[in-house]
Amino acid sequence: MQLGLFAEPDAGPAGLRYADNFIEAASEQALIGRIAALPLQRFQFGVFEGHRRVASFGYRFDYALQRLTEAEPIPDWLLPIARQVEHWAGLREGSVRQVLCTEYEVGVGIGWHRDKPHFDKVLGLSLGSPCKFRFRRRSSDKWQRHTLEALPRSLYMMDGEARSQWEHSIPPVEARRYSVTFRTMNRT
Ligand SMILES: O=C(O)CCC(=O)C(=O)O
Repeated sequence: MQLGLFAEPDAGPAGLRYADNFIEAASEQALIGRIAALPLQRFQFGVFEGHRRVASFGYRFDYALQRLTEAEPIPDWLLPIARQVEHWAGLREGSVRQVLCTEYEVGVGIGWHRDKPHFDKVLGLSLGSPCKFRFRRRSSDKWQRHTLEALPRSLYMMDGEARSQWEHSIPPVEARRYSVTFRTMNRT
């Protein structure tokens, strides 16, 4: 095929970056052990409760108060990986100020959403099992769609249009999945 004549068939949202094998299998197992040992709580949004279980560090978004509140500091065992994520993304050390650990049991996913505007860049490490990380954006009367197959030990970053214009969701997972989401702040 002659390069340059045709647009990529499905290049995906601008601002989406992805890397396979961001961490080694031994680190993945160690992280899963740490996350599974956390006092994970069902995700709370106002009066509703999600099926995924989470622990927030640095900040958490309080849906009842509709604002960010302070959470436990990012624990020492997460700091090396946060630094590795910042380095990969070309971010200044310490830019990651919020970390969310999530457990998805079999059959649990996450609905369509964009992350809160309080956060800027969003990076996610997948652990334990693959998922279909879906994107959609309204384009006149149709949805533009893209699916990223996020493998265990991979990292994605949502920046630019992927972050501000596209929504994302994960359909119910087929095997238990964990993720660690790293977020920088829009306003300090
Ligand atoms: O589990 C993931 O990788 C995505 C999590 C997510 O979209 C969120 O917590 O807002």
